[in-house]
Amino acid sequence: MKTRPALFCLICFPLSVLAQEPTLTTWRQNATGAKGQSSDTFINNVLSTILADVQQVRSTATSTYINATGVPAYPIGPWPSNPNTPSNQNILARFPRTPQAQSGTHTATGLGAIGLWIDGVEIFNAKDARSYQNKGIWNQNAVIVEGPSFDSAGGHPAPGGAYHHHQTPTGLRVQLGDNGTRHSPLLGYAFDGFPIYGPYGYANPNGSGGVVRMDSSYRKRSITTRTTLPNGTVLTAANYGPVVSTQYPLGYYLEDFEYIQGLGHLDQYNGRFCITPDYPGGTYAYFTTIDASGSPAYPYILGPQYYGVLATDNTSHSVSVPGTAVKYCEADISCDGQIDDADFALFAPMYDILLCTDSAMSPGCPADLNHDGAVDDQDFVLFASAYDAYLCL
Ligand SMILES: [Ca+2]
Ligand SMILES: [Ca+2]
Repeated sequence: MKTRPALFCLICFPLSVLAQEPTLTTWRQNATGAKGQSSDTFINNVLSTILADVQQVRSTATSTYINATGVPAYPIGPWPSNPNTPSNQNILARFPRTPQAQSGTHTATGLGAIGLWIDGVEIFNAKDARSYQNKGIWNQNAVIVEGPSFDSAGGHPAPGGAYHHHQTPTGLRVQLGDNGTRHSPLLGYAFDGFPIYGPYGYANPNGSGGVVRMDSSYRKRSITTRTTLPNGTVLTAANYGPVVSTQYPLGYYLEDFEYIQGLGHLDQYNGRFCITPDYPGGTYAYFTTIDASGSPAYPYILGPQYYGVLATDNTSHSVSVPGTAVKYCEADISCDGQIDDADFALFAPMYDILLCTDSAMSPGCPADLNHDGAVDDQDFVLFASAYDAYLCL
């Protein structure tokens, strides 16, 4: 039984504060029943049976829980020389709402997902799970070794059907218009709860200086033989890698790169503390780095370790949602669990502004319920339907 209050007192709640929490509002929830798609007929036949993007967002005071299929709404595939086909991954992930910096030893990113893009697609690190002579010393760079199998969206499916990216997610960035004309949008979250942006940020961490490409502070080492590690460790001959050659060019292994503090904008985790459009008070944020030609630049997404404290239930696949978790529905712009006149009061001015790229638009463009970059009649139809449902259950 639902009861709608006659008319909410619109000034009773600090709506502008509640309305801007990106850990809830940024996810691309599937409000339209959109399925996956591909230009390849075989792949499309598979994807067109799978709901795209994020299926559900729930939260407690400390965590946000995401259910997703792992399949995006933008077209993906084909993958040259990769025989795998994406499948519904039934992802359940948890992100701390108040992420913590790691004060002790930073946790290495491992194989498998290390975070999710805002459409629920999995983020992988730079490794491809193989190393020279299987010794785990010279680890293959997935972007170089597997790069030929990436689709134009920058991803490919793993043997278990998990479509994922080891580098900047081109398809998502095209979908969001992330082309350097403004600060990159928030593209995802790492499993330590810190946000991940596209390649473009403010020149200065305090938000000044205009928008520039964020440079990685890693570079290729100046080596022709692989007899030492980036930290200076001198290897025994049995642990040498292959000499640098056409077959094994510099960059083929992750150990071909070195971190030079202060070389670029970012630290060894590939992020920095800074102001972003979504976090006007500042946050630690990762950036998906590219070079001046637009090619992915090592370490691509996160560095070799997480900056913050890892929510380990993600990597141990043991996330469980407490019964107290509350569903977040996108039309509930005020984040209070119900869709009512207070939300319409937030929706209406965004409808008047129209474009999500407008500087006057609220951060995250939360009224763009179908995620097409504009707050228009299509969103109003979705909002009206949610308004009729009233409660976010
Ligand atoms: Ca509400
Ligand atoms: Ca829209």
